[in-house]
Amino acid sequence: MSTVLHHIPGARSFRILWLLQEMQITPTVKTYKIQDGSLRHPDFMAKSPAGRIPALEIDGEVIYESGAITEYLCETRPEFGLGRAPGDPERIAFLEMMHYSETIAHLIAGLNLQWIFLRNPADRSETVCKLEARRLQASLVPIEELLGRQDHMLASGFSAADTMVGFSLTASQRYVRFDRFPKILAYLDRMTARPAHALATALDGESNVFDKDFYEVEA
Ligand SMILES: N[C@@H](CCC(=O)N[C@@H](CS)C(=O)NCC(=O)O)C(=O)O
Repeated sequence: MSTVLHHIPGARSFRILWLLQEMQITPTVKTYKIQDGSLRHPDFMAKSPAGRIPALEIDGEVIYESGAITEYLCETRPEFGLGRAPGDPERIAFLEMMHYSETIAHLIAGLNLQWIFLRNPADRSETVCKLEARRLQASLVPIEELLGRQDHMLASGFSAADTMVGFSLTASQRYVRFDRFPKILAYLDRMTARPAHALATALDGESNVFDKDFYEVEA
């Protein structure tokens, strides 16, 4: 049974690419582009009803939502020890971090809309860009504090909470200057040093969305 990841380079589907590599599963990667309408094709909408990336075909199922895919993979492949089941002392911390990754990611999505996806750049609101970048920066403060106490999202070590949050932190670097977050920078160095992260990066592909490394309203 083949495993197929529906993917956009540099998008949330990287979470799944990375987690699959941690589990030594190499999927067939089907790449999409937001701007060309391919996410709205009925064949893709049948797999992901809001036309969102990622969707994963695995074990004869099709699953959408990166958090749901992550939990499914952890539950069905417990031998890798990357999830925390009900009753585990780290269960609550695991769930909090899994979902906090989307608190960060939805702020990034708002900034992506402003900077990348508006058809007419003149419609971009400098006020909203500044406000959302400040809110994104504020959402990183608890992660910086957490990494002052421990090396990973969970005190016990690497888990799928890292593949979820790690992606959000990497993507935040497009809109927030990280010089004020040295612990997050050191954490990202540790994450990118993982062999599975390097393998996932090799499969990820060039971004077909971003034309700059950093986006900021001037003055
Ligand atoms: N909560 C969903 C969010 C999925 C999502 O919004 N993905 C973005 C890419 S990172 C997407 O497909 N955007 C396409 C669009 O907005 O049309 C998840 O974690 O899977």
